[in-house]
Amino acid sequence: MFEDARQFKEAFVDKLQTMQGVALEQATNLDKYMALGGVIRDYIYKNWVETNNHYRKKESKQVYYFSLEFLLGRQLRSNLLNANLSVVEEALQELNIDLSKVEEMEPDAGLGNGGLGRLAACFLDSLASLQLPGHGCGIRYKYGHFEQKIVNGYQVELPDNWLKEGNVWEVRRGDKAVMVKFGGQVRLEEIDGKLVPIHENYDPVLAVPYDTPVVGFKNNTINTLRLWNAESGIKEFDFPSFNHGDYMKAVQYKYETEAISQVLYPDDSHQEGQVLRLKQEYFLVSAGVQSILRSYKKGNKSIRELPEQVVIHLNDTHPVLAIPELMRILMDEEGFGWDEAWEITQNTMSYTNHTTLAEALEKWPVDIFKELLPRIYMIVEEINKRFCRELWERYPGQWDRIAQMAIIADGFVKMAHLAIVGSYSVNGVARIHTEILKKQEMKNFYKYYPQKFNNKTNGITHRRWLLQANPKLADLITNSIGTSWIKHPEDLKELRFYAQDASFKEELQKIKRENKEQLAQLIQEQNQVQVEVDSIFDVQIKRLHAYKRQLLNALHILHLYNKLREAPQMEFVPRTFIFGAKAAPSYYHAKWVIKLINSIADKVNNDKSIQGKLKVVFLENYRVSLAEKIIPAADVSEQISTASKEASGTGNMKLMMNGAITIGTLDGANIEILEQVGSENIFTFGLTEQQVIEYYAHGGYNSWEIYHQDEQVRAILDQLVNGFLGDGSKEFKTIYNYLLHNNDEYFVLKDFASYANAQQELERAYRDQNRWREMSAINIANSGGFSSDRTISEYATGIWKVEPLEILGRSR
Ligand code: 26W
Repeated sequence: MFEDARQFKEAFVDKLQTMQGVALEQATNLDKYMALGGVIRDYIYKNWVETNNHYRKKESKQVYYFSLEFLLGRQLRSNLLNANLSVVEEALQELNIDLSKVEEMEPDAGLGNGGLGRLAACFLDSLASLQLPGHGCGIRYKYGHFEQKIVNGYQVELPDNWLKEGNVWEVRRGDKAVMVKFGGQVRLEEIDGKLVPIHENYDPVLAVPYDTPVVGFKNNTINTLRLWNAESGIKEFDFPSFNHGDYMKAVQYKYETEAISQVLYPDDSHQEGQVLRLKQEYFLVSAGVQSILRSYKKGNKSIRELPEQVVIHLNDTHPVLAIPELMRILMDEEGFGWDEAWEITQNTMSYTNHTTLAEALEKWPVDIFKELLPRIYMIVEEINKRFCRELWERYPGQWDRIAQMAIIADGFVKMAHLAIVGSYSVNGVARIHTEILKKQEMKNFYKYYPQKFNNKTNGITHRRWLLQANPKLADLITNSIGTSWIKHPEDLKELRFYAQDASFKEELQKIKRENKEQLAQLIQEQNQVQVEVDSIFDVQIKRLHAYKRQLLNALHILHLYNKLREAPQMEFVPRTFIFGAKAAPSYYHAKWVIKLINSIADKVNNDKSIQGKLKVVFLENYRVSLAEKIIPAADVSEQISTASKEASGTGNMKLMMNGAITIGTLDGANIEILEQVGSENIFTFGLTEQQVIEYYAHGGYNSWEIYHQDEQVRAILDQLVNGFLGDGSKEFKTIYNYLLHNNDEYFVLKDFASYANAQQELERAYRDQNRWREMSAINIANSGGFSSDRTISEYATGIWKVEPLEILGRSR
């Protein structure tokens, strides 16, 4: 198939007709996108069949990555790249079709909030690219993460109807649907001397899988992402029988059932306690576990061997009900006794923690839980009872400790405790994060189960984030050190010799400039702001959250602006500050920070007196496809969270890999970046994790003191409330109060001076362009270790115990 461009052109023109019903001459970009997707899909599907057959035949151990979020972004370009279809670009050129325009027709699959969801997507890419049998299991939300508009500086949310034109990559598997039960009552009946739970009057929900192929990089492996859709299963002819023809009730039932997979919760790091969310969580795991067991039972292995054949990985606590769900199936449907079922379950589940923020730790009120999931609750209660008994034996009389560790306590089910108790592995996502888990948040559990705890520092797929997003840089790298880095990203190390090579650095600079030109054009189109291509492109892109401290960045911009206004002729390297961030719709503080950034942008961008030396740009609707355009153009990467708060961060890795220099706190993976590049090639500042924890524990910080002592800080804060920034004064007053009257929970003012210093140092370094390019090259050279290929290899050998399996392709 597709030996050459001609063959591909034929297939493409044919697809335009059979799928879209148009001739090439009449085809719109959307038609072209659909047909191109269709041709590529057909091509990929062949190896998909092959891969699945092979997995079945070999009975190899399979990993299932359970996640409420998969933030895939667009798939056309990465499928083209991974499926090795380079003839396509050539063929499209011959047809006079601009691939970049066609590509813009694809909506981002935005089925995730941020870091956790994007990590899941990078992991799928690495699993397939390393030929590991690993699949995703999630929800097919009809509406993904909301679309953000900025209106008068404020965030406005619109629904993201990403499926409206259909989805070329997926296939519905109606025959593989399973039933999930909610509500009702459970009674125990004695049958043959055994107590058997009978679940009655429940509401059945039909879970229908939609499968998407996950293409490995040039290796024939095609894994599966299975996303579940909630349906009522009521057929049109069921309506009359619905309780004496209660038509309205039947319609309502259909509506309520479908609501389960209607929308992604747009909150990261804050759990809301809504029943619908709990329904989503159980819906996913029940459907997922049932379908795994169903296909497992078609093979020859006994269920006792499940842990040798299957791993279910829990992406944070959101899918943690997989633990009691597997227990339920093993006991109620497969006839196992408790002890054996528990051993199988514990040895099948592994769990990753992604945050230590208290407000993000999931806990569900017992009464809601019990009513929605009566059988699952009984099982969780029993797990808790047995666990507490075990604790009692180990720590006799230590009531406090046992109460702290219990799974059910104070009227809540604590999901993290269930996760730790019910799985064989617990990992953090960067070294410092794992250490904090061990010595703080999960201290008691670490003492009890030291062998379960381990670290797996996050990573990103260098295929999407370098090869695909920054093709010019990728070419330069290949021209310098050869192609081995593409399969073995640690080989990027070879580039360190080029950090001294004048012509390499010149090329590097040229490429960065071209990427900046492209971004400048996008900024012009989207924001009508003209930015100086030769200014420093200083980028902060991530969810808007107080702990990530976009506010620190914004206040510092105001500070620079004040200095420039005072002395417009001072020595100053022009700077463009670029932001992208969505705030959770009910997170007011975060929304006011967006307004603040936009107000500062208005003021600064329109002040002629500073001669365009400072520009501020807030790009709306930050998402994967926008990140792919911003990151290759960044000079500076802002990673300025309050130390101890950012579990890892992954944007930091993407920016580094594209040659941006980090300015950051000693938090999350920044610390490991620092170790890789050396302190001369990164700018660090601010309180350390120990200092922050010390302040939280013993007090000693008063933000007013800084206000009174630091004239510059005082000037900025006063500008928030004296009308300097135009409208928005109510919102800015709230920010002012948050910093001063609420004592600045995340130490923005405390770290301000140190941040401003680091920024000055950074500016000084940038003035020496030769040195800057060297730093940039050193960052790229040391980024290979942050490829998710490294992370996934560590999961594979350290946690999952799975091995690569070669697939011999059918398509060539
Ligand atoms: C229940 C509400 C909720 C939703 C999402 C609570 C918590 C979350 C996530 C755990 C938040 C998240 O995305 N965490 C991020 O995970 C990334 C991948 O490991 C890390 O790089 C980020 O530092 C971490 O904030």
